Amino acid sequence: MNDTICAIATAPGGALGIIRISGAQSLEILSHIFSKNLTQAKPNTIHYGHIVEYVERVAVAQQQTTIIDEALVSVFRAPHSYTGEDSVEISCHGSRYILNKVLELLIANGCRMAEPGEYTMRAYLNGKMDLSQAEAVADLIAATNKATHQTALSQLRGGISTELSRLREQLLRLTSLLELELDFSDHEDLEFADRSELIELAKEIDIHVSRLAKSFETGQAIKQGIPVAIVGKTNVGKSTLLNRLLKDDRAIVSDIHGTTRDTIEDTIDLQGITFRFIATAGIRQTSDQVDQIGIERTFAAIEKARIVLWLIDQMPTEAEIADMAERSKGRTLVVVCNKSDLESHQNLQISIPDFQFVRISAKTGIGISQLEEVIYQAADIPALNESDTIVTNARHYDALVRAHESLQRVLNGMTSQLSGDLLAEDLRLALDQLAEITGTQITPNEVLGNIFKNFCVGK
Ligand SMILES: Nc1nc2c(ncn2[C@@H]2O[C@H](COP(=O)(O)OP(=O)(O)OP(=O)(O)O)[C@@H](O)[C@H]2O)c(=O)[nH]1
Ligand SMILES: [Mg+2]
Repeated sequence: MNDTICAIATAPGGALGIIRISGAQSLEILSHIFSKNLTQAKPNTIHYGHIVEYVERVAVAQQQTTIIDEALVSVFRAPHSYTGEDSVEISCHGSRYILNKVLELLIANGCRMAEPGEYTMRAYLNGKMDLSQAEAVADLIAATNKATHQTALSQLRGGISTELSRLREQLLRLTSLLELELDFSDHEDLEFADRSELIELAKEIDIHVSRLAKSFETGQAIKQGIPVAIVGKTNVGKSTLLNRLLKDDRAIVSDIHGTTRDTIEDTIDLQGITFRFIATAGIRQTSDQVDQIGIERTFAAIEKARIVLWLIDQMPTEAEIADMAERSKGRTLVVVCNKSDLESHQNLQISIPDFQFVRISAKTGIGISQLEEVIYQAADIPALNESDTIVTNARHYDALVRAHESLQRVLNGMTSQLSGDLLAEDLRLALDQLAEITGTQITPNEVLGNIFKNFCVGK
């Protein structure tokens, strides 16, 4: 923590590159390699100058300087910086040679290379942000679409932290009410909060904790793409539809039944949300072993999907409808009638009342934008409602699940009239488990190391 650290903060290959320095010696070390002395520089100022290397020429007893690059240097003073320490950002040209040379000079003058995530870890340790916010920084950098960007940003701004501190307050109130009951239980004339009221309070907290834990499923979907399975009989046009949605010639299309034998998947963004489309092997009766494995994979894809597109090109039988309805239980099933460009298919009577229905032609593109809209609606992502907190982090999810279990034990204990001191332990556990998420409780170094090691160097 006392070292002054440095790292390249930008990706290689750009026109400009930024090197970050943080720690008490930042300005002193910088001044050794800069054409101006900035040890007394004011906070939040930018300075133009040259990065220079001083070479001692013993023979002529003079110092010679080599200019490495022109640079702009931004100065931040503790505690008003990202890390909370004195910090410097050097903007110079993005060449690998220059950037490495600057790093080399900084290290020669007393800096140490930063570990992955060390800037953010320092920000956390210096109280600039809590742990869940620090983790959101990594998510923000990794965000690939509007939804992941939005959830990361909301977490960075303290979305989950605010919600958790409210829950912790309620839990503390519950604990103190129970303790009150305990301390004065000899005084028969004193009235305590009704147990049923306490149970209500505990239930309310637990519902909230469970809702947060549950949002993880959505959080995962947002991060990894919402899985959409494209299923149906052979030759109905599943591969053609996949290619159409991806706007890419991804899967082989042919009029031979059973062309696709394995699952093929790829992602696209629709209105800022990533969807993962999985085209599957056609469902048919077959004695071919490989085909059978393919069809088993189709059923597995349905199980993992959130949305199932059932592609048909003729009216399915009652038995087929019942079978597909059963297999896709718990998912949104959309019946998609393909090949509507063909005259013979235009007047095809299809009526499957229980499910959404879209008529398309994967070949010509008819109805595709309507299908995309149906898919987007079916995803039903509450994250786009800004006020909702979505848990996207597995560590948070794990802590929430454990807090929920502790609260369940508290609730069970309350209903079976367990005394306050026996409930207190599980209450304390729940409090600690929630505190783990924001790191308000002392977090062991090992856990911290695990969190920050996944960051990039320079953040
Ligand atoms: N006219 C017309 N033909 C289509 C349409 N969609 C697909 N086809 C044709 O139907 C045949 C089968 O298409 P595929 O996309 O390979 O069908 P599939 O469902 O992936 O078939 P399997 O992989 O064998 O299960 C090909 O000859 C496609 O050109 C469409 O919208 N209209
Ligand atoms: Mg296919």
